[in-house]
Amino acid sequence: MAIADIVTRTQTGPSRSLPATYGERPAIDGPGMAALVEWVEGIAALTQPDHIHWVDGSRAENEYLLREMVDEGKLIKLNPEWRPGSYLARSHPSDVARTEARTFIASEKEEAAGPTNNWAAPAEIRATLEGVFEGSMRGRTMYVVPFSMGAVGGPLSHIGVQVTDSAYAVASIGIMTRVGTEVVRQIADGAPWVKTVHSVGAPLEPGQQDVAWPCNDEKYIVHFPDTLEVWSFGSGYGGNAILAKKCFALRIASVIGRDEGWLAEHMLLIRVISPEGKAYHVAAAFPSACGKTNLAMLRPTIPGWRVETLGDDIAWIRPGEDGRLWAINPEAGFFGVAPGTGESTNVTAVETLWGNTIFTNVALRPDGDVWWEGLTDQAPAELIDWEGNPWTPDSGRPAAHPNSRFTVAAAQCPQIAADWDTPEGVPLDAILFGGRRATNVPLVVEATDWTHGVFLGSTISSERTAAAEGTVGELRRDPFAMLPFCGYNMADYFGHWVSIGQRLRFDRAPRIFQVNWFRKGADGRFLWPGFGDNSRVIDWIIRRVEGRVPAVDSPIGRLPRIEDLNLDGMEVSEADLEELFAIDPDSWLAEADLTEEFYDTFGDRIPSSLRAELSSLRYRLKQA
Ligand code: GTP
Ligand code: SPV
Ligand code: MN
Repeated sequence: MAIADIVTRTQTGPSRSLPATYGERPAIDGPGMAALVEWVEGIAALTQPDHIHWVDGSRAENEYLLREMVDEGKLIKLNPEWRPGSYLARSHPSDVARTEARTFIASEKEEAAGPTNNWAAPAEIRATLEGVFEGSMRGRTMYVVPFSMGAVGGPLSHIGVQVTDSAYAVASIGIMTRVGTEVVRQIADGAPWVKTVHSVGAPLEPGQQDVAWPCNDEKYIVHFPDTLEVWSFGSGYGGNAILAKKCFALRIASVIGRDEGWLAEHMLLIRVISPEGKAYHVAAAFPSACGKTNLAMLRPTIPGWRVETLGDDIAWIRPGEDGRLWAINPEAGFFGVAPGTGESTNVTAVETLWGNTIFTNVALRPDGDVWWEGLTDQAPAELIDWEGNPWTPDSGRPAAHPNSRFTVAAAQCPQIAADWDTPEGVPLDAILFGGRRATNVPLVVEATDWTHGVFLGSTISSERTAAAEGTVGELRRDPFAMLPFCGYNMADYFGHWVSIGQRLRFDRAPRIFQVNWFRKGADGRFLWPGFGDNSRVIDWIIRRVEGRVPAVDSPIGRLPRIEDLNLDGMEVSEADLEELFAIDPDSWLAEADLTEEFYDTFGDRIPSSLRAELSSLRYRLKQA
C-alpha cells in the first residue's frame, strides 16, 4: 500500500448514527439503579448530547465503535497482515500528555489537598465546571461506561462509571478496565461506586464537520475526594481521559485507602521465580516514563530466573490478617510508552503488541504497520510521522511523539502470570522506589527498616519526562512516584505509610529498596545497561529477602558487596561499578538540605519519625 492511499483513507468521513441494537440502558432493577439513572440523566441534561449509549463491553459493540471511528477518520486501521485488530490514533498536537497544571483536588479544606496539589474550592470549581460542561456534548453521543477496577466483585476491587463523549476513550477504557453490565447489576444492588464525567469539550453544531481528535484549549481535571467524583474537560489523552486510571485508581483511591487502611500506589507488580523455583512478589514505584512497564515485563539475562507480569502501573495494597501486605493490579491493560520499546530492550512488550492494540501518536509505515524510535535500530526510509506529515530519517525530528503510547490487554502479554487477576492479590516480599537520577543515587540500596524505607520513598526525586507537560530533564521531587497522583496532603500520606507498617508483622513486612537504573558517567552515558540486566539487581534483592547475603552499611542505607552481585556474562568495567555505588557525603548533605526544604513546605505535618530519619542521615553523613 502506498503512503498516499493511507493518507486518503485517514480523511474525515461522514458520521453515522448508532444502530438501535446498541446502547440501550440495561433492564436491571435494584435499590441503587434509580440513583445511577438520575445521575446519567442529570449529566445529559447539562451536557446535552444527541444520544446516550449505555456501553455493555461486548466484543461486537467494541468492533462497531472502532469501525465507526475509522469511518469518521478518528482511527486508522493498521494493515491486518502485520497488526491484526489494531489502530492508530493521532491526537491534536496540543493534547499529548497529562496536564498537571490543570489537575485539581477540590477538597473542602485547602490543607487536605496539601502544597503539592493544585487546590480548588469545591463550590467555585463546580460552578466553573457547570459552565464549561453546559452543552459540551451537543452533536455527540454520550457513552455510559460501567467499569470495575480489580476482578468484578473481588474483595479489593472498586467500581465506577465514566460518562464520556469520546469513543476513543470508551475503546481505551474497554482495554484498561473490566467494562460490563455486571457492574451495573452491582450498582443496582446498592454497591458504592465512583462517578466520573469526561468531555472533550468540542460540541458540534448541526452539520458541522468533526475533526480527527476533538479537544479544547481549556482543560480541567478535577477530583472531589469528599464525594468520590471526577470531572475532566478538554483533553482526550491518556490519564486525562481514561478516568479509571490516574484519577480514580490513584487520586480518589488514595483517599479511600487512607480512610479504609490501605494503599493505592503508582507501582508495577511482578512475581520473581528464583533458580530454586521459589516465587517472590515485588512492587516498584517509579515516576512516569521511568521504567515500570519495562521492569514489569523483565526478561532476566541471568540463567534460572523468571519473571511473571502482574501489573505495570498501579497497585492496590492492603495489610492482610496474616501480617503481610497483599497487592492487586486494579487495571486490565497496559497504556505503555512506545519509544524505547524494542527487541533489545523489551521484547515481551513487542510480542504483546502483535495485534488488538490501539496505538496513539506513533509513526505509520508505508505498509500500514507502525514504528517508533527504538522499535528497530534502523528507522524505515519513509514514514508518516505522528502529526500525519511525511518523514524520513533526515527530517531531524522524532517520527513518534516521545509520549506516544500503546493500549493493549494485559492478558495478551506472553509472560503474564496465569493468576494475574486473582481477586485476593499476591503477598509482597519487596517494595522498590526509584527515579531517573543521573547523579548521586546508587544502583541499589536497602532500607534498614520500614520507617527508613518510607523515608527513602518520601525523598525520591527524578528528572522529568515527556509523560506530562513540563521541561524534560528537570529534576523534581516525586515522593513515592506519587507527586501528581496523591489525592490528599502528601505529609498525611507519608504518615499513612508509616502507620501501615505498624500493622504488619515485623518479620513479614516487605523489605524496601531504592534503585536507580539511570546513573550517568562524566561522559553522559548510562553506567548500567539496564533492562534485562536489571535482573541482576533483583537477584541481589531476593537474596537479601532470603537472608542469604550480607550487606554493607553506608550512611544512606545498606549496599551490596560487589562479590554478591551476579555479573556473569555482562560487560561493566570496575570503574563504572565503583561509580554506580559511589556515595559523596557532600552531595548527600546537599540532598538532605533539599529534603528538609521540601518537608518544611508541609509545615509541622511531616511525621516526626521521618524528621528523625533525616537527622540520622545527616549524622551518619557527617561521620563518613
Ligand atoms: P509510565 O507508563 O509513564 O508510567 O512509564 P513507565 O514507568 O512504565 O516507563 P517505561 O517502562 O515505559 O519506560 C520509559 C522509558 O524508559 C522507555 O523509553 C524505556 O526504554 C526507558 N527505560 C526503561 N527501563 C530502563 C532501564 O533499565 N535503563 C534505561 N536506560 N532506560 C530504561
Ligand atoms: C503516567 O504518566 O504515569 C502514565 C500515563 O501511566 S497516563 O495514563 O497518561 O497518566
Ligand atoms: Mn504510569
